Amino acid sequence: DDERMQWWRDSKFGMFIHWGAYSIVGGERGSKIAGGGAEWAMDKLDYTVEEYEKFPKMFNPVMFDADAWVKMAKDAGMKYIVITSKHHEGFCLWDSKVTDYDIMDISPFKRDIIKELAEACKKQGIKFCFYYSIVDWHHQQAQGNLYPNYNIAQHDDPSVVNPKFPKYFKNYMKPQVKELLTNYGDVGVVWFDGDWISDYTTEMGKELYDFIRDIQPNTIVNNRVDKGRTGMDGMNNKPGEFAGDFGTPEQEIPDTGIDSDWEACMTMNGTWGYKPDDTNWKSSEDLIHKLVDIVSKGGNFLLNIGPDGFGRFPAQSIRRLNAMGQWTKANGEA
Ligand code: JFZ
Repeated sequence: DDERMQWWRDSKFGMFIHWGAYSIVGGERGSKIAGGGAEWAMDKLDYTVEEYEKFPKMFNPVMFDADAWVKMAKDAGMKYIVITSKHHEGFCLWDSKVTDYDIMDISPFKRDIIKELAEACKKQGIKFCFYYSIVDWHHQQAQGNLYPNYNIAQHDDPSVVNPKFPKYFKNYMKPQVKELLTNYGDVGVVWFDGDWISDYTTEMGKELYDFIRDIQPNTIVNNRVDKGRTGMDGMNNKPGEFAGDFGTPEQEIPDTGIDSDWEACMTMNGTWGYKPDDTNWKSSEDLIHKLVDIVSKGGNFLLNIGPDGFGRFPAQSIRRLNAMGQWTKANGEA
């Protein structure tokens, strides 16, 4: 296992990319501006499933350039990239055969984004990884009989029972994860999220974990593959307890080192998905300080970019990546 984790432990610094149909929306609807993360636009701005479908239908990021994205990550000193293959909204950035709600079928773009990114990563020698949301606001079986109230089942309320969820797990989630692990070469990490949903169970998590390791034995899986693994509580430092391969504290850094593998994920401002209204950018100095702090405590730093609907990184993010690249070059590997 140590051998399997080694590249990841050595990496220290990676790029998170939150990109989807929400990157068109930018967290705005008429006079309303969503609070917090704009990747939740569908829910926060009260779109129905049908209304929201217009965004995947117009998703056409003509400025997307996988090689340029990967180069920006590399130049910043990052060693891996984790992209949202599918966030809570349900729209898939790869050519999925189990749905039409994907980049090849519903969008005019018709380029497999995951494929282009995976190939660019391979070419430039950086690890390709993907995020996958267990929560799915678009899939009928993920909401079951609560449809179209797609977000009710998303709260971990034991009184909300969704008898169809196991079908979604078996006939949709697993086949999709298999596609991503079969058609895109080596996958460094599968990064799950949305484990809090009522009908997801630890048993499902264990099944998924084994399923992944069967397909790609070297792939690493984050702790949110288990049920209810969020924040610092979710660190996998209790012996014998199932919690994937590493913990994922979010927007926080532990006070001291921890006796397990962990990765702090953070935004540069206050949103994961693209949101022009959020100008609350952390300074480059602050981000460099955070990188040093995290690495000195034995963790990895997964720093987020929220590209816009055209496929551009925000200029503010590019400037910060450049500054971090100058620093990592001057101070050796992170
Ligand atoms: C989740 C997502 O809902 C969010 O959109 C983003 O993708 C983020 C990386 O993950 O949000 C969370 C998950 C866990 C916690 C907080 C927000 N937590 O542990 O407190």
